[in-house]
Amino acid sequence: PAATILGYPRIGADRELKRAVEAYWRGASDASTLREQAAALRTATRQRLTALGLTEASSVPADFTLYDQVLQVTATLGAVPARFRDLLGADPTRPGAVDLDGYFTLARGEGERPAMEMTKWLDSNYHYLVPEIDEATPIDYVETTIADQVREAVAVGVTPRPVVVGPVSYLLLSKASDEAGEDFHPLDRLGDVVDAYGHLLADLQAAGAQWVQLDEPALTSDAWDVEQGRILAAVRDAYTWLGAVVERPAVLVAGTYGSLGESLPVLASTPVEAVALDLVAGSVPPAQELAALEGKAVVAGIVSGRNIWRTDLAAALDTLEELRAALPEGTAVSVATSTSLQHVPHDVERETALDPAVRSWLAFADQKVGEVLTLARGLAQGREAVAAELARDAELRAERAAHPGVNRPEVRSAVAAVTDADRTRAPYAERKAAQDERLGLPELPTTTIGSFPQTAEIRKARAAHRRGELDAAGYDAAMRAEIARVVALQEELGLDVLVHGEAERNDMVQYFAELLDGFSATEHGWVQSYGSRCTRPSILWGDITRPAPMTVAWSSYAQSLTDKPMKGMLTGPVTIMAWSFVRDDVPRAQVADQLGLALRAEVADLEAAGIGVVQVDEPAIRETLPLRREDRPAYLEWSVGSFRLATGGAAPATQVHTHLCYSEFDVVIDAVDHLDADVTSIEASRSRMDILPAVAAHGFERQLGPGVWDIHSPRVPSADECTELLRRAVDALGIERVWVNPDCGLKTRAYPETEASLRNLVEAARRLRP
Ligand code: THG
Ligand code: ZN
Repeated sequence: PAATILGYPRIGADRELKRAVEAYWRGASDASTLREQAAALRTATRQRLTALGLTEASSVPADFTLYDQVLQVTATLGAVPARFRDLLGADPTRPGAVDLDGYFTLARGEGERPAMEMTKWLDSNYHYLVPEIDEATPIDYVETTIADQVREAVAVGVTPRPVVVGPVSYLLLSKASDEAGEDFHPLDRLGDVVDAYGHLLADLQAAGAQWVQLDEPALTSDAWDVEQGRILAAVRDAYTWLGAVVERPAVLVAGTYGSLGESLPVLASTPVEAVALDLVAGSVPPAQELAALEGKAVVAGIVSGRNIWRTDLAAALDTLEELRAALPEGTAVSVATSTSLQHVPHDVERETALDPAVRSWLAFADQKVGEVLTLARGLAQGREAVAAELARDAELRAERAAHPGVNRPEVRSAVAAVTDADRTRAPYAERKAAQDERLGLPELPTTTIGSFPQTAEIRKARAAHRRGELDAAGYDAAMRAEIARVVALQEELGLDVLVHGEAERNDMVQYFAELLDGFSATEHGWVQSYGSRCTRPSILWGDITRPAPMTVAWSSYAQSLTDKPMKGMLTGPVTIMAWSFVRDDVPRAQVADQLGLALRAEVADLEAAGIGVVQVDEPAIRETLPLRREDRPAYLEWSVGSFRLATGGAAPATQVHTHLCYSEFDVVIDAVDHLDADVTSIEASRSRMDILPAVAAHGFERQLGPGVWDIHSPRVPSADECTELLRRAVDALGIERVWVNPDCGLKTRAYPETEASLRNLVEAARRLRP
């Protein structure tokens, strides 16, 4: 088709999928109800996309799954981890496959069986379920959900294009299971996976698909633990073999999230019929590589699937024309999104509370479908055919550039005036002495990461306040009562550095976005984060200012209740950016420094209010690390720099903490060292402190709080268990550098396990103190 999208949000404009799935999990509906609701959602999506103009055969993607697109492949192949093998064959008509409950058990775990691990999908805020593969993992084409979706659409007259994670990416995104041999790599199973995909392709053809889209996002990263040569060989083998399957739809290989690089010429040498290029995160490939695409169709991903800004239509047509001119004469070029639209909300028209100016600059999924169609028309018929759209876009673009909130000279000059000295605190030894004297903490000081359980009462008060049923004074009183309770509990438990518990925060990013100028919030802008869970990213559209202190009243109230040090709690610039939709009209480094300056002012106000410990969380610093190694130094330069700008004004006697989660600390250890925080807390309990020797070897010289309680599970760790983990930390790092804390915030935990676990954690510290 001339125009298409690589995928569409699955969650539903009103989060219908979330509601349907969670009702089923609660036992409030049954399997046939869930299946009907999912089918209704797919029907609504197909009708919507057709109504928006995707009317050609194969232009509507069929990419639905009840939980995750990688898990969908795992289920299709029956490639479940050993601990779940008994789930295979639950439905006797489908031997080797999991049934509906089995599918959810893989995702959510059950009793003593932990769920499959979840990790970030490329450099996005979406999480997929990591396949665990070894020599004995069953791999076959065992279930037909993907082809059934095709049959369902064909039955109502729509020929969809099924979308499946491709075989090479599937294995690169996998990990070797615990049962795998020493030298095993998931790619060792490529032959079996490709064989199963061969059967899948045949079934898709039988179901009526004319095209299949195989997503190969892993090919746009070069940071895998296998040699590039081996990956290229896998691409060649997989697609040569799949190309030779006789009964199959035409194959589109989608290189999303960046440039295909060396994979492009390899794909060009295989029999696949089309290649999709990401021209937003990547660029137009060199002419000689494009020449090799002779005879194949090219899908030009020019409308971003990642952000919510209107596409610059004139610039996009320039790029499309450049691409077409460089391709062999007669090559079919389709216009598309750069990735699936799963990263953006459904429809900006529903955001009636948004400032109309800001709203006019935006395109959510449905608007992006319109852009793709406009660009396809412009490319085929010339710019005159879309003159009105181009004029309107130029007008809106000019309005945006001229909007006073978009360019605030005082903010730009404050950033321009930043010096290296602003990002540099006193030497650590001097800070350490001043902080020891001020805080007087024992060895192995105990603390928590920041949030305490968000109880039903807290949520109720927040919701009532939002609806206008609880006035500001009533809301304030409710939050203060909660803070007082949390402070008293921590004193009773004997913790050394206390927190106020963050009852007033809905989300660690949204809270700050609502209080800073330059951001807007949406009402319906939900985006799937994992499974049924969503976030509602704020829109960062303007220059950032802080009209008033954001956290000082809560933190100083909490400090007034205790003689122990109270930690001020902030979210860092990189994480605020990673979990928002960030403006595309200035460099990221500029945005990061604007946030850095706003947070720096907050740190100063906390200090002035008598707060002696400030934590600035950066859990997302790993997540937005560029997929190509060559891009990483520049990213780390501005991201680390913005954190140092936020914290660099703190007095030597103010102790700066930071917190990172989602493990893989080793990948960013050097950058974290450069954050120059006095204390860093990290996730370490699940890996039983395995990370620490690497930390010690790196020469990370400041204080570290490796989590001794895995808060992702409701299990209470015993005092012995905490002591054992703590002993390992002390052995690796030396007692003077170790802090004692859980792995992460306690927001999602309940009070009974929180109290019991913290009691054991404090007990462990006491046992090991000299
Ligand atoms: N905040 C934001 N982004 C994030 C996280 C966060 N991205 C990474 C990680 N944390 C994602 N984790 C979660 C965990 C829970 C939920 C979403 C993402 C969640 N969402 C509620 C739901 O879908 O029911 C909605 C929450 C709400 O009502 O505001 O539970 O911490 N920005
Ligand atoms: Zn965390």
